[in-house]
Amino acid sequence: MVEWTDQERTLIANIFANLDYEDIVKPDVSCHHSLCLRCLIVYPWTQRYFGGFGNLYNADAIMNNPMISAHGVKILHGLDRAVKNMDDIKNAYATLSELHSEKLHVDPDNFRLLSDCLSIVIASKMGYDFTPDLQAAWQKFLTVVVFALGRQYH
Ligand code: HNI
Repeated sequence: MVEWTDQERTLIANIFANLDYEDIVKPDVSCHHSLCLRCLIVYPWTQRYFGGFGNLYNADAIMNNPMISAHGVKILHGLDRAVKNMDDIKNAYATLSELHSEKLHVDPDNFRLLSDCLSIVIASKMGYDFTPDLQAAWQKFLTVVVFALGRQYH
C-alpha cells in the first residue's frame, strides 16, 4: 500500500486543479503542449492502437484530428479517477487495466511512455513552478498509476 504525505496529496491535487484538459490536448502554435501528439510522434508505434481514429499521417493530421484530442481528454479524466482514489489506485484501475489488457491489447510499456509525455507537457506549461518537490510527488503518482494500469496483465 502506497503512503502519501499531506504535502504530496496537496501537490498532486493542485496540479489537477490547475490543469485545463482541453488546453493540454490541443497543440499550441509550436505544438509543444499536445499530449497525444507528443506520444504519437515521439513513439510512432503507439499509432497502431488508433487505427479507427482516421488520419494520423503526420503531425499536422494528428493535430487536427478531433478524435485524438477527445481521446486525450478521456485519458486525463481517467487520471482523475486516480486522484480521487489516491489510497486505492490499484482497485480504482482494475477495470481500466483489464480493458487495456484483454480488449485493447495495449503493450503496458506504453503507459510509461505516455506518462513521460504528460510530465513534459505539464512541466513546459508550468515552467519554473514545476519544482523538484512537485516533480517528486508527480513521478510517484505516475509510477503508481502505471503500476495499477499494468496489474491485470498476465
Ligand atoms: Ni487508454 C481507452 C485511460 C494509456 C490506448 N484509456 C481509454 C479510456 C480511458 C483510458 C479512461 C476510455 C475507457 C472506456 O471507454 O471505458 N489510457 C488511460 C490512462 C492511460 C492510458 C489513464 C495512462 C496514463 N491508452 C494508454 C496508452 C495507449 C492507450 C499508452 C496506447 C498507446 N486507451 C487506448 C485505446 C483506447 C483507450 C486504444 C480505446 C479508444 C477508443 O475510443 O476506441
